[in-house]
Amino acid sequence: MSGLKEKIEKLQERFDEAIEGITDEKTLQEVRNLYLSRSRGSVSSLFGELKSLKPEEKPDAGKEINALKEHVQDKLQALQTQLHGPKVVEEMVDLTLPGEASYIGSPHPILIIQQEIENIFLSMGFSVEEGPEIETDYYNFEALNFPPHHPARDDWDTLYINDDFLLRTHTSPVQIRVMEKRKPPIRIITPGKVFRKESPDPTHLPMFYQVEGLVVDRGITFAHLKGTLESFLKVLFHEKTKVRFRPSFFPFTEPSAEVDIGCTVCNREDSACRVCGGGGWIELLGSGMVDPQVLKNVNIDPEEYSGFAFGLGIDRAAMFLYQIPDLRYFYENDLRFIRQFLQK
Ligand code: FA5
Repeated sequence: MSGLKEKIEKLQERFDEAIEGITDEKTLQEVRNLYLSRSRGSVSSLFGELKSLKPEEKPDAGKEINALKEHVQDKLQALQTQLHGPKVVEEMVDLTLPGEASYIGSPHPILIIQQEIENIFLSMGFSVEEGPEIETDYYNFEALNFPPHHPARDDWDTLYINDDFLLRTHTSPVQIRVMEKRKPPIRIITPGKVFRKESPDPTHLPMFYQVEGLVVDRGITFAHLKGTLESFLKVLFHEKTKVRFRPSFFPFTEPSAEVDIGCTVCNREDSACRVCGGGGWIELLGSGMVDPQVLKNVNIDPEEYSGFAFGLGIDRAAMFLYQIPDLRYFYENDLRFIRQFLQK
């Protein structure tokens, strides 16, 4: 045991000398390996010598080796802290700094406007209905008075999944689905995605959102259509928004009108405006009185009931409300753009 004790003392002296004047990480690591490496370190190998001691000597000898090991570890740790002092300070967490706010996301501008539109119509007593994005030719075209090969189909051309199914080109098929299930009075809106064979430009997209409206009851006239849409547009935009009804054609309404508002991007003042083309008006929706044949298609008697319908582009409404000059910005997924729309 006395031999081992001497060895321990000598080793400690040698170690204390070895660490004097260490100024770099590399030498520090070398000394650490020399003394503490599990397989070959001088301190670690002392534990191996315990085997040769008598059993009663082992506990004291073990304590002394452990004391040496602790001494070596403490000194090396102190030296390490001394060498890396400034870095440790740099890495310290400053608890007095304000926290970094994380971005929790925001609704897409088109969704914000869709919800505003829904709220306006809900306040007028309409309910919100939905229909499938994959439709049959019957609901998308035939029930709405577009027989096969009717030239008006060209304006609503779409992507066909097979001979029976297609991506709906408008939200109008939901009119038919609702009228098949329900008898008048009917007062609904149906928001949703629609698809067209279309080349994108500032005011046209191949995929966009529409909201359809349908009112069917006894004694419904064009005056109801006009009053409802004017009131709605003045709430959505502004009391002073200019609204224009322009005669048009849709196979499923008669008479029909397209509805324009005064251009909100140039305020009807820029003859080179990219959105209104300098004309000062922008088209927002199509509308009309439900064609009697469409009512017959769903077994509603046109002698007893009449109705009006409209279909509005939600992307276009968002574009005009936020004065965005190009619809394509909405789909570029640039967060710098999207994050601006937390509030209307
Ligand atoms: C229709 O889709 C008819 N279903 C609307 C309708 C419903 C008429 C009920 C009568 C009764 P239109 O293709 O014009 O009509 O589209 C309606 C609105 O959708 C347009 O006024 C416009 O605001 C928007 N829109 C149409 N095409 C595009 C497009 N490619 N990109 C973005 N918005 C569009």
